[in-house]
Amino acid sequence: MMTLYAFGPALGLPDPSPFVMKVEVLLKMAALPYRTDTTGFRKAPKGKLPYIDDNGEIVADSTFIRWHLERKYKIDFDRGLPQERRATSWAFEKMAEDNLYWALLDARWTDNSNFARGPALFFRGVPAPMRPLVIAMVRRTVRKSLYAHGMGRHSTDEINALATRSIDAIADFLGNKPFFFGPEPTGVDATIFAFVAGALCPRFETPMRIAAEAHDNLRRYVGRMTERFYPGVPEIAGCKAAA
Ligand SMILES: N[C@@H](CCC(=O)N[C@@H](CS)C(=O)NCC(=O)O)C(=O)O
Repeated sequence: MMTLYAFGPALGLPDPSPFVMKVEVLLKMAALPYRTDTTGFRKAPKGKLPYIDDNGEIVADSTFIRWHLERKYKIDFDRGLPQERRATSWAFEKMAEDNLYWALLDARWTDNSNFARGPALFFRGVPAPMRPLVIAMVRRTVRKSLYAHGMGRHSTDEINALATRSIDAIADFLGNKPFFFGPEPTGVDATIFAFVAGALCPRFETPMRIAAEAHDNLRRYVGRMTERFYPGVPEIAGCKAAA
């Protein structure tokens, strides 16, 4: 059986990583059996989660995992979509993964009160005397990667403006449709759901969350995706009732 290396449920989300959530939803869409393993981070081939072990074949990165599933299991997550919509999917996915993600990371890791409510909890397993040191070291690494990406060079207001623009673009495109391209979910919904749920996560006080909450269609969408793909989970980002 396939193994998905994940962080595991946290912060009221199936996984704090939107990339892990994306892959989990893709696996559910494909109806492929899988198990999750939360002990794989140290062995991650690219130093990041998610990655999968598909009967000995290790595939890292959510996009390469998707392509692997499509190739090996002859799945087309964009079944029925014309080229133009496939192109739109790709553009929205990469906006979420390569821009919105960094604003999400900044909000969770650099703001002290959000950090205390969220990522700080990931360090509970570190012995107490060493914990502050380890936390400082990891937060420094996160700040460095934010700077290297470029997002970390902007002011907080600028980052929030970029994040809000992405959230608004998602909400405007979704409109009143049940899923991104109409009545049935396609591949892009795995990504968009994961990122919007992350933005709406009630654990954090962020302008990104305020921006997402201002769009009722996004809350309904997250509720609808939760009902479809996590029927056993009572709530994701408090949205199930909105569906
Ligand atoms: N491009 C990767 C991004 C994965 C990613 O950024 N994972 C983060 C968690 S959200 C991670 O594992 N970060 C750990 C680190 O950078 O040390 C994908 O699509 O899977």
